[in-house]
Amino acid sequence: METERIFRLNHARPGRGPVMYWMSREQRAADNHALAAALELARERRVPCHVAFCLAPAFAGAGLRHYAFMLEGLRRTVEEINEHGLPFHLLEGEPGDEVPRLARELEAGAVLADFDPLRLKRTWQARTAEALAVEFLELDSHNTVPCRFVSGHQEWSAFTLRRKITRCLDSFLHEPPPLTPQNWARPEIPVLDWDSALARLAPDPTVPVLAEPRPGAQAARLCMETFIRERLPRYHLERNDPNAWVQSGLSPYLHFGQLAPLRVALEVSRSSAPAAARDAFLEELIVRRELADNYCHFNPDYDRREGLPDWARRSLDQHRCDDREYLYTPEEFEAARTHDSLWNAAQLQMVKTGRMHGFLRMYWAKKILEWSESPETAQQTAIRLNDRYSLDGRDPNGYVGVAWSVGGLHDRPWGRRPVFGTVRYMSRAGCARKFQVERFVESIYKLV
Ligand code: FO1
Repeated sequence: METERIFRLNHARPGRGPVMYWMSREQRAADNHALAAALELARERRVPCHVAFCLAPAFAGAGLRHYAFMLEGLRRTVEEINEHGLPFHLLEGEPGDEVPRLARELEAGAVLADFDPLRLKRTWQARTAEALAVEFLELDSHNTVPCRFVSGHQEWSAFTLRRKITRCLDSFLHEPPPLTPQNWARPEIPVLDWDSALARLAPDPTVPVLAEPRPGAQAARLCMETFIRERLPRYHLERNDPNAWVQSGLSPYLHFGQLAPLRVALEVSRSSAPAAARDAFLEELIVRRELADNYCHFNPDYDRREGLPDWARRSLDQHRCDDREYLYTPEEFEAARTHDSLWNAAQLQMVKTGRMHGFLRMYWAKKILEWSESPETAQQTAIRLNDRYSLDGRDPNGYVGVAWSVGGLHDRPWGRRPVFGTVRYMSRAGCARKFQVERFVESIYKLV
C-alpha cells in the first residue's frame, strides 16, 4: 500500500469488523488503489471486504445524460467487483447519512473513501467522519502524484506544480496493485435493481442521453488504446485544431473514474509515439489535471469570484462598467443565440455531443466574459452550462478551466483591454490563425 496516498479522516481506531470501501470518484475495479487497499486490509485482518456507492440526487446539477452514463459504467464495474467475491451495496440518499448507516449495519471495523476536492464531497466526508466510531481513511487514486503529498498549499501556476511533480513522478509511475479475489470470506452478494434506482432518482430528462461515447471501464480502455495508436502521434502538432480532433476523448471516463489517470500515463509513457507528443499529452494529463485538484483542494472558493487571483479581481473591477459591444443573457448563451457563429458552434457541440474541443473551451468561456453584464455572471453562466451539458462537468478541471478563462487563474497579467482588464484576451481572428473556423462551424451545423 502506498502510504503517500493515504490520509486519516478521523482519529478513531480500527474495529474488528469488515472493511468497507465507499466508492465515489473512482468508479472502477482495476487500477483502483483504494479498493486494492481495502481488500488488502481485509485480507490481513481476515474479515470480509464490502464496497458501497451512494446515489445522491441531482448531484451538482447533473441530469439524465450524466446519471445514465455513470450508472451504466457502474453496473459493469459491479459485475467485475462481484466476480472477485466482493459484495456491492447501492445506497440512495444523502451520503453523509447513508454511508455511516451501512457501516453500522455491517459493523465495519474500517471505512476507506476516495480523495475528492469538491466541496460537496468534503461535506459528505465530514458528516461521515463525525458519525463513524471506527477508522476512516481516504486514498488518492485519482492523482498520479497524490494531491495532499505533492504540495501543502495552493500552487501559483503550472510552473510551480510541475517542478514538484517532476521531482517525484518516477516513484509513482508504476503499476498499481492488482485486484485479488476475496477467498478468505464469503459475504452475501446483494442483487441490485439498477432500473428502479434510476427511476427513483428521476434525473432532469431535458438533457438527453448520448449514444456516444459508450460508458464503462471496457469502453474507456478501448478509447485509450485507439487514441494512443491513432491520434497521440500527432497530438503535439494538431491539438489546438478542432477540425483535426486529436484529443484523447478520455475526460468523461476520467471524470467518472471509469479509467485511472495513472493507467493512461503508464500506457502513454510506454507508447512509441514521438517524445514531443507524449510530453505534450502528459503535461495535460498530469500537470494540468493535478493543478486543478490542487486549486479546488486548497481554495474552497474554486467556483466563485473570491477564489480568483487578486490582480485579476482588481483589474476586472476597474473595467466592470466598460461598454460591451454585445450583451447576452444566460438564456441567450444557452440557446446559442449570439452574433458569433464560432461561439454558437462551440456551444452546440457541447449541447449535442456532451463535449467541446479543449482549445474552444477557452475561447467559449472568454467570450462569455466579454458579453456578460459582469465577471461574476460570466463565471456562473460558464460553470452552469458546462455542468449541465458536458459529460465531464462538475469536475475540478471544469471549474479551473472557467477560472483561468474569466479570472486569470494560473495565468499572468497581459495587455489591458476593455472588459477584460489585464486578463488574457482571445479573439475569433486569433482562432482563424490557428484553424479553419468556417470548416469547423459547418461541421457542427451538419450535426444538428
Ligand atoms: N458521486 C457519488 O458519490 N454519487 C453520485 O450520485 C454521483 C453523481 C454524479 C453525477 C454526475 C457527475 O458528473 C458526478 C457524480 N458523482 C457522484 C461524482 C463524481 O463521481 C466525481 O467525484 C465529482 O464530480 C468530481 O470530482
